[in-house]
Parts: sequence; C-alpha cells; structure tokens
Amino acid sequence: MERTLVIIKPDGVQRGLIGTIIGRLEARGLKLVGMKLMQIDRALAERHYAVHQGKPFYEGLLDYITSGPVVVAVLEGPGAIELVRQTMGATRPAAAQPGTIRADYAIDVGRNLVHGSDSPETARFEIGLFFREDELISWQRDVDRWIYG
Ligand code: D4T
Repeated sequence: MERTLVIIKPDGVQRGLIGTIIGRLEARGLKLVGMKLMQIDRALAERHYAVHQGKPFYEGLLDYITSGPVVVAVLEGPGAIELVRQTMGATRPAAAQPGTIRADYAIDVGRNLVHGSDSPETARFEIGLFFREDELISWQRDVDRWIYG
C-alpha cells in the first residue's frame, strides 16, 4: 500500500470543488487516511515548495498557496502516487487529458486546483510536513474487497 499527499489549493476551496475533487479520488478507489482544512503559512509553503526556489514562478506560487484555506489529505491505495497524478492530469491544464481534474476544471498553471506528491520520497516528506502521525488513521474499509482483486 502506498500513501500520497493531496492538497486542494485555495482556488479549489474558493470554487466549491472540495467535494468534487475528493469524490473523484474516492470513486477511483483510493482511501482517505487523513484530511483537514487549514491555511498554509509562508514558512510551510517555503518548505513544501523548496525545490522550486529561485524559479520565476516561485514567489507567485507562494502567494497563491498561502492566499486562502486549503484542504490537505492523505490517500492510500496500491500505486496511490501515480493514480493521483493521473487523476489530476498534467501540471499545465491546457496539456491535461480530458477527464482529468485539471482538464475538466482548470485553465491556468497558476490556478491548477490540486497538488499530488510525485514520488515515494516526496510523499513521505510532504505527509510529514502536513500531518502528525496521530492524525492519520489506518482503517479497514469493508468495500476494499470489491476494489482490490
Ligand atoms: P504541484 O506541485 O502543485 O502538484 O504541481 P506539479 O507537481 O504538477 O508541478 P510542479 O511541481 O512542476 O509545479 C509546482 C507548481 O508550480 C506551478 N507552476 C509550475 C507555475 O506556476 N508555473 C510553471 O511554469 C510551473 C512549471 C504549478 C504547480
């Protein structure tokens, strides 16, 4: 089983798309093991986006991610990291495949609604940034036998 961090960014919250985005990930078969509404402060945003420091879009990215409440969630499932990345679609919504969240609901790379970890190392790091161990719940979902063969 793999875990990944998902962030519904401030545009997703403002636009009332929390339920839609979480619903798509749940419908895919992924299981929520943690979720909360929070406001990301500058220091946390700098740690989360440290790999982008110095890039032309970095300051705008920090302004955007700290501009309003976000929903952070940890989703679990076999291959969860790649499944979430596929369900979100490409970083640039114009390049995202129809049927993905970014293609269906976004236009601009600077307002692309959702974040998902991009590797097992990143997922571990990002989950640790946003959640304490006791905020994550390992639980059995009765429907799992109809989702995993
Ligand atoms: P996140 O990290 O938000 O899930 O996005 P991705 O993993 O899909 O893409 P990324 O790390 O390459 O980019 C992080 C973040 O920066 C914004 N961005 C990116 C931007 O505003 N302009 C750009 O040119 C790029 C490449 C969008 C996502």
